[in-house]
Parts: sequence; structure tokens; C-alpha cells
Amino acid sequence: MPVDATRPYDHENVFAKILRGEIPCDKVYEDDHSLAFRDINPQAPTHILVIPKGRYVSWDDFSANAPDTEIAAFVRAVGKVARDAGLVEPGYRLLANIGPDAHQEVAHLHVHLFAGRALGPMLI
Ligand code: D5M
Repeated sequence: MPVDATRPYDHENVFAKILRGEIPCDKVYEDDHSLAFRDINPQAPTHILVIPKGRYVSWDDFSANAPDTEIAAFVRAVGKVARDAGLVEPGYRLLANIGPDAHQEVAHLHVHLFAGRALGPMLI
């Protein structure tokens, strides 16, 4: 069920539970502001989700309301995950679904990192 990204943060969303340690994840990276773990339903040989630890639903929420330190840390974390996974060559794709038209399913901001095969052109 896609989420309405304009709603207040839902503390019971699955990524909030992962951040609280209530459910496990296959962690690949963590720092003070960000967490990265493997997607439970991978769409590519490498499919990692990178999330800020702060309670943000959408990119517009995050970019408008997060402190610069959290934004910088998150951007750096995404890059570090890609580098550490050896994806700089031959490449990778980043994607963020925001709101119902994008079919965002989890109401905590996340960036998908896809890699490990030729991903083809973006269709939309
Ligand atoms: O995608 C949300 C993504 O979150 C989707 O690819 C499945 C993934 N997901 C859902 N639950 C889990 C757990 N528990 N671990 C890892 N990955 C998970 P969206 O962009 O919101 O459509």
C-alpha cells in the first residue's frame, strides 16, 4: 500500500523498527546518521537500501528540515556504500520513490542502490 509522504512520520514503519533493532536487517554500512542494508526483495544482484537515521518520510521533508550535517552524512554514506561494494565501475543506479505516484511503500526516506548487471535504460 503506497504511503502518503505528506503524512506525519509513522514510528511503526518497518525501517523505524529496523533502526530501533526490533527487527533484523542484513546491514552493509552504518554511521552516526545513516544505515545501509540489503533489500529483502532484491530486484538486482546488488540491491541495497540506504536510509538516514532521522525521521524523514520524503526527500522534500529531508532536504527542507534535516540539519546540513545529516544531509551531508547521508549523501556521503550513499557514495561510500557504492565505493565499498566495488560498484563505481561498471556502475550502479540510485532511485528514491516518494509518495503514492512513485509507489513508496515504506514511510521512511530510503534510496535504492541497484547494481550487478546491466540495468538498461530508465523507462520512466
Ligand atoms: O520500497 C521499499 C523497499 O523496502 C522494497 O524494495 C522492499 C524493502 N523492504 C521492506 N521491508 C524490508 C525489510 N524488513 N528489510 C529489507 N528491505 C525491506 P519503496 O521504495 O518504498 O517502494
